[in-house]
Amino acid sequence: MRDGLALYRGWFSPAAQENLLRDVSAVVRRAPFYRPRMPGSGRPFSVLMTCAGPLGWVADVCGYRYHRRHPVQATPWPPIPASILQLWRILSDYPAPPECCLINLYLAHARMGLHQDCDEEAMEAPVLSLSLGDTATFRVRLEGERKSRSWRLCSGDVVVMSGAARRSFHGIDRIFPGSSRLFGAAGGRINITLRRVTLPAD
Ligand code: MD6
Ligand code: FE
Repeated sequence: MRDGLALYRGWFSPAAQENLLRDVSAVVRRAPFYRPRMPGSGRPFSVLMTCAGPLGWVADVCGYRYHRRHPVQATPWPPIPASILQLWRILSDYPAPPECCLINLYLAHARMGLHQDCDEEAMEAPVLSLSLGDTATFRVRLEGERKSRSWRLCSGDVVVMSGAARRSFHGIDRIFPGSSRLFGAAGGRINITLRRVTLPAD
């Protein structure tokens, strides 16, 4: 849309969303969702998380960091599914693959406070995110601006933050339980973010 912030509505068709959900379910069977905690206070997040890829993003009382193993079961993260790597190849315009595929699960009352994604060395690489399941209100404010904007993110939508927008503040105000049938009657929303963490060798 501007300054490197882009929204691709309906990037994934309903059939492609079903395929992605199957791939994500396979990751979750090997690396189950866990509940992260805020550094310092130890307050539990309202979202559940897991990861794929060589480096998972984890949060606990000690802080935020990238880590090679699942924090509960201590096993390496499963590989990033090919269907998700393909999205990075098409949209990232970056010469190296993503290292972290963070998978967030939002059930009815989950939300995510405004934050910047800034725990990566490779801040020149974009962050890609894709949404599955229930619709959510996504709030975003460019660094240095006073006003935030909000968008509805629906199942199959993709957001790219690159360039100046890579450091935008963003979060999820709320989800609309039952707005999608992708997960059946249970409802819920999954958001997947792809990031390059380390600087590529050359
Ligand atoms: C979410 N998304 O949509 C949370 N981060 O549930 C993010 O935190 C995010 O959508 C970086 C880039 C795009 C995003
Ligand atoms: Fe983020």
